[in-house]
Amino acid sequence: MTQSVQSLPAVQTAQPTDLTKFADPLRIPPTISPGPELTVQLTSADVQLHSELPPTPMWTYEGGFPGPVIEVRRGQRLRVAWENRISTPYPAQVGNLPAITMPPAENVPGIDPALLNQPAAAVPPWAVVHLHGAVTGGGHDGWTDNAMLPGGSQLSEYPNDQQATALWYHDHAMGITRLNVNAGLAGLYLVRDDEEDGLGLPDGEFEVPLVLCDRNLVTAPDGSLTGQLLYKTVGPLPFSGRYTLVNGGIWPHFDVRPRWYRRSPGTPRRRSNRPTRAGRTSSRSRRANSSGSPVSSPERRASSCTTATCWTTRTTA
Ligand SMILES: [Cu+2]
Repeated sequence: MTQSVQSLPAVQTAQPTDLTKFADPLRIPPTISPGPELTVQLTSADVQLHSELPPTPMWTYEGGFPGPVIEVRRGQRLRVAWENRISTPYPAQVGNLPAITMPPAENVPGIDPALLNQPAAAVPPWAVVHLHGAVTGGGHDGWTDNAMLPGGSQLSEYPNDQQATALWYHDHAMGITRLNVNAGLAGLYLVRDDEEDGLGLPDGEFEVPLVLCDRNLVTAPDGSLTGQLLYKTVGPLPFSGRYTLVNGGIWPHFDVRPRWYRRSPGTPRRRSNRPTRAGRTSSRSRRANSSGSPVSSPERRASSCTTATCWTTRTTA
C-alpha cells in the first residue's frame, strides 16, 4: 500500500457507452407511517436505475430501491415482521482485481470474466435486517448470525425512544453484508419528536429524503451497459463505483422552487456502506457535488437544510 501513484500500472480508461447525466427526475421513495405493527417483505425486483439502461435485477425491501421510508414518532413502539420472499439468485456479478491501478480500475464498468468470484456470486438470499443507530434490545437488533433464508421471517420490536433522527435499515448478514446491501437491501427510517416539530424546519414536499450511494455495472462484449450490478473491488480495498445514485436513480435531477429545503439523507455510503446525515450545505459538500461524487460525513446528527442551489437541482418558478 506504499506504492506511489506514479509507479502504478496504467489501465484502459476508455468508457463504454455511458449514461446521460441529469436526464431522469429524482424519485422519492414512498413513506410508511405504520401503526404498532408492520410487515415488510424482502423481494426480488427489476429496478430502473436510469432511463437509458435495461431494468436492473435487485434484492429489495418491498420492491423498491431504496426501500420505503419508515416514519415513526418518538416513543411509538413498533413491531416489524421482516419477511424474506427473495426468489432469485444473487443479482450482481462479483469480482476482485489483483492490483491497484491509476486511474482506479474498480471505477470502470465491466470486468474480465476471468476475475469473477463465482462463489461470492452464488451466495444464497440469506438476510437479516439491522436498524442502524436504533436504541433497541439485543434480541431485536438484527445480529449478523440471525439471518433468514427465503420463507423465513425476522420479528423485531423497536421502542423508538430516542431523539428525532434519520436512521437506515439494511441487511446485516454475517460475511455478506456488503453484497446484500449492494444488491439493494437498504432504506431510510425517520424518528420524529416534539422538539424537532418545534424547530419549524421545511416539511412536506420541502423535506426530501435522499439516499446516496454508488454502484458499478456489467458490460456486454460490445461495451454497452447491461444494467446488471457489478461489485468490483481491488484487493482488500472498499467498493467504489462509477455511477452515483440518489434514491436509486443514476445522476438524477430535481426540480425545486427558490426556497429552503430540508434533506433527510441516509445511505449505503459508497465506500463503507455506512449512513450519512448531511449538515448545512458547506463548501466541502458543494465541492463534492461539483465533482459528481456526493460524499457526506457518516452519521452526523445535525439538522440538514439547504437552499436550492445544488447542482442536482433545477430551479423552477
Ligand atoms: Cu449499519
